[in-house]
Amino acid sequence: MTPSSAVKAALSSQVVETPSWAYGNSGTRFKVFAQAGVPRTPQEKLDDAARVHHHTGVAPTVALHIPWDRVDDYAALAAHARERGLRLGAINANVFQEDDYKLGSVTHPDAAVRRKALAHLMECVDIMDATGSRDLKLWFSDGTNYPGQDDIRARQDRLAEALTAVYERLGEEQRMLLEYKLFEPAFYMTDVPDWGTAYAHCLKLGPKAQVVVDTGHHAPGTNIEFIVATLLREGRLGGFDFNSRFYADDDLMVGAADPFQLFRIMYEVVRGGGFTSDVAFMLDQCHNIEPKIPAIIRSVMNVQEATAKALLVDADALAAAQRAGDVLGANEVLMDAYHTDVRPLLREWRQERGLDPDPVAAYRRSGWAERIVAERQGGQQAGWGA
Ligand code: LRH
Ligand code: MN
Ligand code: MN
Repeated sequence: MTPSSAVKAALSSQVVETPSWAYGNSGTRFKVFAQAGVPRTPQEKLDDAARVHHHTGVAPTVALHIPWDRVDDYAALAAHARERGLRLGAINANVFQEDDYKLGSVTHPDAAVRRKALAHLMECVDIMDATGSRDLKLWFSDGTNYPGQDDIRARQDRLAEALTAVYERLGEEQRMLLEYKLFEPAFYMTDVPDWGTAYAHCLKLGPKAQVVVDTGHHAPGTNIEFIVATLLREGRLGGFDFNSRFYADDDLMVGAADPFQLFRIMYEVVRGGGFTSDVAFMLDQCHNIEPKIPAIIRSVMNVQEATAKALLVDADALAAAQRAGDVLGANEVLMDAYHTDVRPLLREWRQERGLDPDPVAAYRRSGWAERIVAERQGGQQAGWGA
């Protein structure tokens, strides 16, 4: 098995990005359950994110969602982050919450609505310029509910037109990450439903266009690690929106529903060299019924545990078994790593970096939860729900 010193060294290079919206109140379309002490402003979301980074040591970046995190001065928001040891991460565009977008945004049949959506995407790149963010994350709710409602091919043309305009606006160091989702809110046909569609658009656009894999956006039983392996082979895996699902886009804590799947995904990331490249490890979750900050800390730790296990896989032994056609032996090498209890190794890794070995317990002792309940009244909703 890979020596633990090598695993620890690799873990030190990992960054897990937390989403601003995970800190705010959220719920389902049935009910938003407000929690005491949640942030009232984007700045307060960053204050909470700083606690997550303080206890885990691997979460120094925070994704924003525009307009949920709209402020007058984005450079000042970036400074607020910097003062807390953070950086602003991906800018998530939002062209799905206005009446104008009922029939779509960039694929809408009306050119005026398409222009409005494109203007928002361009504004998001302006924001990236101000915050120093590298990635623009694009998810389109666009699609149709009924066969014949709109022309599938024309909608692809409109999508390509908008993506091209955004691509041309990107700076040298900036990227666009195109996110796909099987269905919802459109139920008959979604304009970017799968990795193949996203990949086809990215391929035409150029290397700064990359696919993002949200682990909750697939049909049940989909082999997500195959998609990861394929996109990495093609140099088009821009990153992840990590979360867990049981049924659809559940947005539960990553590694909670299926830690084995997360391990398999992280193994393909390690195998494909993605761990050392520009693959962004982002969370995209909502904590509707559990306390948010400890849940985010736990999620970051779940990613780290799966990563540690993936790094432990004995690559030489696995390759030898595969070459020999040793089906059971090869499987055993992989399962050996998966069954390893990496918690002692991670506790050591934290202690070596001056962190508490138990981040959740350290957070609970810190008094932050009591402080925000006392100080913050009328917390901000994450951006959707009731
Ligand atoms: C869409 C999605 C996308 C959005 C986020 C809030 O379901 O995964 O990434 O930006 O949720
Ligand atoms: Mn997502
Ligand atoms: Mn989603």
